[in-house]
Amino acid sequence: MTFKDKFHPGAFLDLPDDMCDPDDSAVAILPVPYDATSTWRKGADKGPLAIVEASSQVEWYDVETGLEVCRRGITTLHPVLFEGPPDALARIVRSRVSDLLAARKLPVLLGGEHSVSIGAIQACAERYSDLTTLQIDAHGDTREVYHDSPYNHACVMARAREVSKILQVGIRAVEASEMEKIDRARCVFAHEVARSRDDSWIDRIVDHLTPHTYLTIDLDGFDPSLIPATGTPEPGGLTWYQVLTLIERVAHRTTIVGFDVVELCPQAGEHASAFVAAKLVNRVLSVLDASGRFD
Ligand SMILES: [Mn+2]
Repeated sequence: MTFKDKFHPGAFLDLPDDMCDPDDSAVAILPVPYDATSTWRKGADKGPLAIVEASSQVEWYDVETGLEVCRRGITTLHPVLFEGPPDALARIVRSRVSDLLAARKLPVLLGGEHSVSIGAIQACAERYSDLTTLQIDAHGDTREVYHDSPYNHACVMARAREVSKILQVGIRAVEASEMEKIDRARCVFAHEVARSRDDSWIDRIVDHLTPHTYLTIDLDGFDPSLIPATGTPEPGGLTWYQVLTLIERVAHRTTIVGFDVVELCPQAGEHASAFVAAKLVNRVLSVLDASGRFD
């Protein structure tokens, strides 16, 4: 089988034909195996396939919601196969995501490095003028330009800020110049989550939401004890339940119009990270289903 064939319509969750019809599915998984601007450890281009392969072992049934969200239809699309510069990638992704939004499907991008989110955020902002981009990440990603490109993975939230409001959670690695520009009211640092005795940090986020939200999940936002396979495994990250509780609260407050899971960098012999990422996608979809998103 070729790289492309592995992303057949039923690839995510290993679904039978009647649950992954490209026309009838409520959810469209868009793999974007792109890794051109990462600076240290390469391999995020292997992320989408690892997530899709691991998803065959994820139970359809979601214990917390009691739902099988795949019954809404989840189709896995042909991947975006592109190795050129990130500004051109953003245009391609923007076009693909615009088409999905027009077809009333929920776009779910699997990265790839974080620059794959830029086109998706732009497409959602074009359709929803009141968009907030909610970022879960160890890094601020608010540099205006990095390595000569404004579309570098380190610039994702600077580009998001141009077309939407932004909210940041889990941040614990920024440079001093970035720190000066971070909007403290719209950013919850990882140490604030860790030292919080309650969910008041979630209140801070939810209070700022607008009616439509795009969710971008850089897997390094989680603690590396849960997901070690990222390019930059920063210690002190979020737990599974912290992230899912946040997403539940967000899903009940606003309409999540799309989301992505990026920066999985598979390591030989380590399978937990890809499985956690695949389970995360199914959990977020289940939470959205429980919130009435697909009714
Ligand atoms: Mn990151």
